[in-house]
Amino acid sequence: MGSAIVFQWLIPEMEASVKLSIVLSTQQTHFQAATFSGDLDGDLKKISMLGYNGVELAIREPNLVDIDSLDQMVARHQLQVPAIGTGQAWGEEGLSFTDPDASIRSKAIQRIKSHIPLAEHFHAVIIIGLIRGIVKTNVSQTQAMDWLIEAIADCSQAARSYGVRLALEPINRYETTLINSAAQGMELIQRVGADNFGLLLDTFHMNLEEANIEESISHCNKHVFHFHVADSNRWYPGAGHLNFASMLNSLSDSGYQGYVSGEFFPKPDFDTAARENILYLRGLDLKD
Ligand code: LER
Ligand code: MN
Repeated sequence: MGSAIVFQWLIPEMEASVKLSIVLSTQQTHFQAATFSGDLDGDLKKISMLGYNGVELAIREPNLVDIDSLDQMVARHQLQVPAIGTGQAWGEEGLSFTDPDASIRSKAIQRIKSHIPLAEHFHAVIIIGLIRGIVKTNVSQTQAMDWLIEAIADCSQAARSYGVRLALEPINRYETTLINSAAQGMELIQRVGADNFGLLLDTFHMNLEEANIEESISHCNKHVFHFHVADSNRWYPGAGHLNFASMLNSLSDSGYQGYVSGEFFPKPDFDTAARENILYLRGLDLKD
């Protein structure tokens, strides 16, 4: 309580042009960089008091979410919901766009489509993370890419009339064998050819895959629909060796006006990580 009062007083003094959010899960999850404490309302209150503008919600099954209650909860804490994470459908249920079993691919597509009402309501981007899957045994890379493109084109078309955008996240090679780099993401965008389909860039993955992070951000330019921050060790920014001022300046040079969303380990604990992230990012010398 004491620390929340101190930070409410400190943070308005700092640079506040970049909109900041942080990832919270609406249910228990194996994914360690999305916090679920069992007290969503309490966590929303905390991040709002720290000065965050939004919350990115990781939701496994949108049909279990009561949109009105969620809306009231985030509105009570004056937060926006810039993006919805969907990776738990892969992590907890094994759904993927590239599974050799057609019924699993179809369930994955239906699951992403079922996020559209929630995304429309909150003007949130739907994240295509690990639900894209991996190239499974006895499946060629070409076949997996064809399934991936088909699924994304289908979901993008369904989302388009609701004004909803989808963002695929290039994810490092240790987590998936499909779309690791920004360049591969850009190639996928060309092949899908839907204007409501773009990329989510994540500094943790970029540090592992990109030769030059700033150049890759510039290359993706207006196709960046959402942005995740974590330091090199996946702790909060400032706890590792990445240059956030330089990366965020490249992002704003590209005309990005979306959220910078913290997706990092809740270490040493969630409250400390959430506080250190916003203090560090708000203290950076960024271009306007
Ligand atoms: C999700 O945003 C992410 O970055 C992945 O590492 C999930 O495993
Ligand atoms: Mn991420």
